Amino acid sequence: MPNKSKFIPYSMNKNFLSTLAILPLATQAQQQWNVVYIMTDDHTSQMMSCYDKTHVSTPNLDRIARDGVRFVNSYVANSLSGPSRACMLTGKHSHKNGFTNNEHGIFDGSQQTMPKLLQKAGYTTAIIGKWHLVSTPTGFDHFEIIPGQGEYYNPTFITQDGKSHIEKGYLTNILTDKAIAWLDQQQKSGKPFALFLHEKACHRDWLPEIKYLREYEDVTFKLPDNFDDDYNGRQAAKDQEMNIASNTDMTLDYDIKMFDPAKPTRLTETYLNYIGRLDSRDRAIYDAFYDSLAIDFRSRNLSGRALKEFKYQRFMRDYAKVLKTFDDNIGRLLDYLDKSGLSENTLVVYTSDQGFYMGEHGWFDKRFMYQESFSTPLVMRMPTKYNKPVAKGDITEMVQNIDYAPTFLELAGAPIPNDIQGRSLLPLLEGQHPKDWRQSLYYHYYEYPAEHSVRRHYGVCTADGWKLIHFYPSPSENPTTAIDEWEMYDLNSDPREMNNLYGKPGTEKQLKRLQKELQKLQLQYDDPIEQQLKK
Ligand code: SGN
Ligand code: CA
Repeated sequence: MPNKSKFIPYSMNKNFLSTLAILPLATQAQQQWNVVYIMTDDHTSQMMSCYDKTHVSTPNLDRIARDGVRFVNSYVANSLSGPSRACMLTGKHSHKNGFTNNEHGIFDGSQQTMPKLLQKAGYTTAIIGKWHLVSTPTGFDHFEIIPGQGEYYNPTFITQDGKSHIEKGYLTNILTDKAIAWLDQQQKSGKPFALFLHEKACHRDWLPEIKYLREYEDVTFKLPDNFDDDYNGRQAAKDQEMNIASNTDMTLDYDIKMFDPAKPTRLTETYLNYIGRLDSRDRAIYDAFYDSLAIDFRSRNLSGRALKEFKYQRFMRDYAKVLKTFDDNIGRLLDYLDKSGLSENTLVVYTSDQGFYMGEHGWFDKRFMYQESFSTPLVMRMPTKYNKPVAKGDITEMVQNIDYAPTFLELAGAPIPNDIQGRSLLPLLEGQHPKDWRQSLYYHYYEYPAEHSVRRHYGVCTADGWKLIHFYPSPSENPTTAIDEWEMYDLNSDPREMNNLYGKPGTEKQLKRLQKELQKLQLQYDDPIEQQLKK
């Protein structure tokens, strides 16, 4: 086993003091456990059966929770891919790591990051898969990334020499092959390691593996109870452009594969480019499958509510297929870790870059601080030979993606720099419940104006289930269309966030408390937004 030779339990070590003098700093205190961090794109807990059995079964993902822990209050700091990745890598909120949105940024790779700190502590690090931070990855001994959002079919990879090449196959399967090959090398090297395996699944436009095209076709997915939300009292929710019902938001070809050569959409070209990557044999199978559905669809001439429901079922089916291949691959990876013995000294983490709407509020996509996209799945399995008791079952403390960096650093026995804003989850993983654990979380989303038109907003959510959100005007915005609105929710009585309590009589005390908490967090995290808005 790697790492084991470095582990000298104090009780067994007669020459304890003299050993201390010769051991490298990071190993004096503890063994350096490996980390396998797996992150999907846009996978949400409504589609993970250990969180929610309504729609699908994900037996392999559930295995991690069964053998380890499930975080039931897990959230992101900014519900969007690039920003979420930057928060994870730095342990800092977006305004501190500088990557606030996908569209106008380039991640400053010269800043302190957790992978760099792990390297300093003697770890070998690698990232395989989606990067999405524009600049070249730093802090990794090895990287093989996909450009931008990447492609599902016969995908392009960018390697460390700056060159790109195409590989044959379905991206999710290829990523697991690459991960296993890299892990194999690390095991032989005997050095501690951290692998960041970043999937494209289950990102739009949900192109399934060819062998799973027919999967879920006999399933009618349950409609969320707020599928027909009228957004009453919530201006930002009214203004968004992520409606399943809208054929410009969710297109008939790119999104739900009902391609009609006579009726191109704004995304037809992108769609044809993606499926154009298939080999001719697979393309024929793909076309035969979706063309017959599309012919039937056109013959039915659906409109209005019936069309909305049809689109929802198509979206759910394709998303579930993409997820199925991913869940299979998690099984393959876990089997490898078990068989190779790496499970003994490796922490396995599974999460997503944010949650997603599966028809709730009538939506797809994310961005909002509402529960479905603010929360993210998070399950972890500690090394089976961990040298202290470990937690099992549910962890209920509020955690956020800025906490991963300090967690991995503590697990590596590396110092956690003071400017890291997250808090190590290791005590929770060891079954402790620190009395001073945070009672609220801060959130800030910046990408507006942009695709899906979700207004900029920040907010606070408390452990006792209250939320306050401020949707504010963006700097460049025309004042006549800008909004400056507050929303307040009691998640205990209104878990779907349908009833905006802001300004309602009888809620003054709660509002005061939440405003105070929000101010406290903005001060603590040093977010300058309030001063900027006053200017
Ligand atoms: C793409 C998608 C959007 C999605 C963003 C961000 N459009 O732009 O639907 O919200 O990515 O997603 S698409 O036409 O290119 O599919 S993120 O997860 O990467 O942040
Ligand atoms: Ca994402």
